[in-house]
Formats: sequence, C-alpha cells, structure tokens
Amino acid sequence: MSFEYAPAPESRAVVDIAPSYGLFIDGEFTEAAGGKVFKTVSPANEEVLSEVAQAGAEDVERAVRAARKAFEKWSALPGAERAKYLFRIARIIQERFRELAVLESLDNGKPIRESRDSDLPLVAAHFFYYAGWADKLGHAGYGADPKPLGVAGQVIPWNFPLLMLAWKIAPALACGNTVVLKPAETTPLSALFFADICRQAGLPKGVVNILTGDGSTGAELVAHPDVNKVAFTGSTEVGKAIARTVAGTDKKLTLELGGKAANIVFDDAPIDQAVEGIVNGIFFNQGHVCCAGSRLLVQESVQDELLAALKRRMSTLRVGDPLDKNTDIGAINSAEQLARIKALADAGEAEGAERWAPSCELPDAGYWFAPTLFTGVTQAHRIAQEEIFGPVLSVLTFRTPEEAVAKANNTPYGLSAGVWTEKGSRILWMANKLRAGIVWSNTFNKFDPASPFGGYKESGFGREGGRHGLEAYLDV
Ligand code: TAP
Repeated sequence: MSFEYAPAPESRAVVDIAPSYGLFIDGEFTEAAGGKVFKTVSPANEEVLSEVAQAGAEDVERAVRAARKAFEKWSALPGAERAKYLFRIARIIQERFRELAVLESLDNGKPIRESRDSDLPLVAAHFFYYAGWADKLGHAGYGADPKPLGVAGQVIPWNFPLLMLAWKIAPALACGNTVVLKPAETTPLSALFFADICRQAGLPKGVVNILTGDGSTGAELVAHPDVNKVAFTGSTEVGKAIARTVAGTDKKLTLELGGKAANIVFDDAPIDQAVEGIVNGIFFNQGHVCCAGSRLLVQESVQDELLAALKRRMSTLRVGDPLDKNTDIGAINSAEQLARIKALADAGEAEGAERWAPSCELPDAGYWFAPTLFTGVTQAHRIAQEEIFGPVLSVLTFRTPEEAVAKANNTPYGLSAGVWTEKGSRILWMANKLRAGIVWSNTFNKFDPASPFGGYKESGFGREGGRHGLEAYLDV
C-alpha cells in the first residue's frame, strides 16, 4: 500500500527557507564565481526546498584566503575571548532549536524526534563543551602553550549534517584555527543556517566559511596548498582518495570513515533490553550511521527467542513523515543512497540469506526503505562485509565468546561494537579483544561531547570529541 505525504503546514511554518542561498565567505553570503547553482530536495517527497550555490576553484581560493586572513587575529585572541563566541553560538543554537530541528528533518529526512532529541542537543552540547576548553588548552596535555594549525578544510557527510559540522567546527575554533567547511550536496541547508548563526553571534568575518557544492568542491578544498589541516567524515573510498591527495604535504589529516559494527548478544542478556538496543543500533537515523549496529551476532542458544522478539518489535516501527513525532524511521536521504541499499539487499537474497521485513505502508513519492532483517547470513556474504548505510540488519550466530570476537573483527572496519551480557568480566574481556574504537555495553549509539570517537583499520584515524579531539587541531 502507499499514500501521499505532505508535511504538516504548522511544523513547516517554524522554518523560513529562502528560495536560494549563496556561499558564506568572509562573513557575507555571495554568489559562486561561476554562477552555478544546484537544488536541494526533501527526500520525503522530492519537493525542492531551495537552490544553493555550487562553489568552484575560484570560490575555494576566496574562502581559504578569507580564513587565512582571519586566522591572524582569531588565533591571537585570548582563549577566554574565543570561548565567549563559542558559548554565544551554543546559546543561539538552543534558542533556534525548533527551527533547526525541523530544517534538518526536511533536508535530511530523519524523524523529528531524533533531530529534536538527539542531533540538536548534541550540537549545542559540543559547542558548550569546546567553549569550555578554549581557555584551558595549556592543561590539555599538549604543552603549556599549544598552537593552532591554521586554516582547517573540513568535509562532512549528509547523515548528521549539523552534528558533523559541530564535531568539526567547535574544536577547530576553540583551538584558534579558522575553517572552510563543505557540507554534503544533499544536505547543505543547516550549514547555511549555521553561517547565519555565526553572523548573529558576531563572529569575526572569515573565521567560518561555508562552501556548498559537490565532490569536486571537496576535492579542491582538501588539495588547496594553503589549507593546513584536513578533516573528513564520509565513505572509505573518498577518505582514501583524500589521503592520497594529502600525502607528501605537511597537512595534518583526520579521517572518520565507514563501519560494520557487531552488536553481540550473549545468552544471559536481558532479551527485551537487548531488542531495544538492536533496534536503536540499526534503525536510528534509517541506519545512516557509521557506527550503526548493522551486524547482529547472537549466541545460538537464544537465537530463536531473540529473533521472535525482534520481529515483534520491528512490526511496531512506524515508517513515514519525518515531521510526525510518532515516526520511528524517516526517509532515505537520496535516490542514490536508496539504490545502494536496494542493490545490497538484493545481493543478500541472491547470495542465499533469508530476507524478512514487517508489512508497512510506504509513501508514493520520496525515498523509502522498510526496516529489514536478514537471517542465515554467512561471513562471506556482502551484507556481512559491506557498509549498507540503511535500515538493514544482518544476523549471524556464535557459540563461544572467542567465536564472537573472531566474527566481530572479521571486517575491514573497526569503528564500534556492542556487547550485551550480565557478566562484567566478560564485558571487559570483550572490550579488550574487539578491534573497535568504541565499545558500548548493554547500550548502543550513546554519544557525549566529552567522549572521544573514532576507529581502527578502514574506519579511519584520529579522534573527535573529548580532550583527544583537541589534538587534531593543535600543532603537537
Ligand atoms: P562521500 O562521497 O564520502 O561524501 C562525503 C563528503 O565528501 C560529501 O560532502 C561529499 O560531497 C564529499 N566528497 C565526495 N567526493 C569527494 C572528493 N573526491 N574529495 C573531497 N570530498 C568529496 O559519501 P556519500 O557518497 O555521501 O556516501 C557513500 C557511502 O559512504 C555511503 O553509502 C556510506 O556507506 C558511506 N558514508 C559513510 C559516512 C560515515 S559517517 N562514515 C557518512 C556518509 C557516507 P558530495 O555530498 O557533494 O558528494
């Protein structure tokens, strides 16, 4: 069955989206030098939300130059002064909370409950947290007077547009760097609203510059010779290309790439609690999460009981209108991403895994995918190895903790993992053995600005968040 989706006018009214936006360079919105623009659409109904400028090489040049010029004064400000701006930005984000949450759900497709209760609170928390560090850098463990790097070129993905911006911009500014940030092509709007917030906060011109564009804009930015630091979050493929570009230069690089996390459930785990953790692990943000618990490893003896409970719970999930507070799973971010998810799910079936999804109504227009479960998955299957980045869970089984560790570690990635058991000693043993930057126990997808986040292997290197997140933006 299908139906037509249209956002409720009252929620749409809290955000005023202009028909077009320019690039944000040196404190001003400006057209792209080449005059090119592209459209950004709501993935929930394919409605055009706005037209934004497409930055080219000349715009990258202008933005980097503005950031370089601003660096001199910004880096010389006492940390306490920089902190004032960051605190101000954090407070404005709180004041404009509803507007930003609705905007993010419109442009990205994520449920408003998540942008309201997860993304936006974490965005504000990040600015508050790093504002607190700005005048204490000498106590961060990197020497008495650590220096910033200069101009940071930052490229972010579409899954948590404003949160990824916060993860990148807040520590960079706290340390005294200036930034040029490129948001993803499919979710440029919240970064442009953030530019407006920088103006509202009176941030000196050129300290933050936002260049909307496509992959070529990102490539120009990271290759620019006057960029001192490159920070990238996105696919492993693009991350490798960026590493090649930066190789042989003195640019500092941090990469936060893909993941294929194992969510491991032992037979002594409280089943109902584990089911909630599994659902949150894979269906949060439509599964567009680098640390998503996309592989469920369940101990064989509780497999039947757990899967029955999981299917019951999945049958209650509501897919649809991102602006409806009761929605659990919103729209897939783009037609391309939907095609990727479909192709990998089809590969799962073709390779012999068994596919299951609850019956659910999906809207006619827009990009949608029902929450899906694969059983009978083997380690060689593509759905056990490749990042699907969608609401698709691959289930594998194990008998012993050693087998669970071996299977969990058997992917090219190493970002996160979850362990569900009553036994404290087992949690510690597993956390040591799992090759994952983050290990959650009896919970999943918990984030805190004070806690460092990052991976091993093809999940990238460098840490974001916490004291460790400062290191990426200091000359240490
Ligand atoms: P990417 O292509 O990696 O996009 C991430 C960011 O990099 C976007 O801003 C993108 O711009 C930009 N970019 C693209 N090509 C570039 C280049 N050559 N040099 C510099 N910047 C470049 O990811 P995607 O295509 O959106 O998603 C593809 C897959 O990546 C997904 O299916 C998922 O598996 C994975 N992914 C992982 C993450 C995380 S958080 N680990 C996030 C997003 C995607 P445009 O948006 O304009 O292309």
